[in-house]
Amino acid sequence: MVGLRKFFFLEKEAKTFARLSRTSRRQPCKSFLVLFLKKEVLSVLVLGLCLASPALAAPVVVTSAWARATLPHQDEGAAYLTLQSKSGDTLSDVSSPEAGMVMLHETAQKGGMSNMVDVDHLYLPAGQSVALAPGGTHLMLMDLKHPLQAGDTLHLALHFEKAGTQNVTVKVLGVHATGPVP
Ligand SMILES: [Cu+2]
Repeated sequence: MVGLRKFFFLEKEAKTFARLSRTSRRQPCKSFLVLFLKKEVLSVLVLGLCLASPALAAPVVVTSAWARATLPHQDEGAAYLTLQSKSGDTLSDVSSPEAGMVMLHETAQKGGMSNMVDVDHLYLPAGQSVALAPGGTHLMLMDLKHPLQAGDTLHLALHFEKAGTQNVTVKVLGVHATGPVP
């Protein structure tokens, strides 16, 4: 009788052991599945972020970039360029290693006088060329580190809301230049 009870006990113990080992075997699979799903979710998130990233937006096409040479001791200058964005963008900021600050200005006529007005940002409608030119919208170079001489190059970093930062090399033309010769 004792022997039979011992047998049943052993059988019960064996079943518990088998159940336990089944659960512990299943556990890593479950963890792997969770890890796999997490990876999938992560990949989707990363892909989403990449698609939303400004670096993937169409670059803005910059043409006819030039700056006017400055007179000795003149620490302000002007640069002009033409911008075109295929999908539409906004020029929100400009900087240059050659200038303390670059501002976006618009020339406005008031009472027969020509005035310069600060512009916060420049909207570029999709597919349309926006030209910055003398007498209109221009990039005002403030606190120039040295006078600009014809033949020099000026470096501009254009910050667009969608396309991100684009570096442009601008040719310095003569003091009386009105634009690059096509
Ligand atoms: Cu100005």
